[in-house]
Amino acid sequence: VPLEETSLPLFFGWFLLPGIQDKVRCTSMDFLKTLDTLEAFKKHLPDFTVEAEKEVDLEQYFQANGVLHCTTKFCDYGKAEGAKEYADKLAVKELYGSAFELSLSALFVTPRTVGARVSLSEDQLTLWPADAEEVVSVVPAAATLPAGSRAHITLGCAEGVEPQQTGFDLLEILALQQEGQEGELVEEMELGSLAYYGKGRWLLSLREPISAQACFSSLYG
Ligand code: ACK
Repeated sequence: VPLEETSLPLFFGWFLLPGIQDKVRCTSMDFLKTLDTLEAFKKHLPDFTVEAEKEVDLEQYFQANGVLHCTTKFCDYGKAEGAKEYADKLAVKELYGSAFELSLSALFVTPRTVGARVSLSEDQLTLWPADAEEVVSVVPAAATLPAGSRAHITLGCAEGVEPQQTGFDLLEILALQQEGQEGELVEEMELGSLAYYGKGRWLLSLREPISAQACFSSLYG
């Protein structure tokens, strides 16, 4: 393979620094540990898994993979649409290698993924690709959501689920909110308020957003 075809990374994104990765992983574990003991979760278990009779150990159910990050642009080594244009953006070149503070505003769980919602600042949105929310074939209402809606950190995926599913799951929940469905408020937890959006979708809005130091960089994988 000629070098010019491999000079673009697998993806660009913000990579969490080691200390904060541990903190986010611990917070996520605590949340999962609490969630699967809640009566409300047990009540909706058939929405979560087809094996309705069984209990679910959420910590086992999701597999974590790799360094925690928030993808900005998936480039697929240049094969993805708009990859070259993104890499050539002035903001991308100028901010490459810089430190950022990401704000993690919510945690969410679906039968497929567990993730954290990242609420991007104006500055951070300069690194956000314009087409990230244009995934109408997967989430029809996504294109009507504000730029940055898809920003997330994948914390774990169920067996056989691709990590890009986490962003789709988040968009689905945000689309429901936009339609005016606030979710069924289930519980005030220590971390924040937990709401249920049907079909096994849970959203914990954090009382105190987690501030996460991250480096804007890329992964060649
Ligand atoms: O969890 P993620 O955001 O979902 O981080 C990984 C990363 O790129 C490496 O696989 C994300 N990813 C994979 N495919 C795509 C895609 N087609 N569009 C956007 N993000 C993607 C995946």
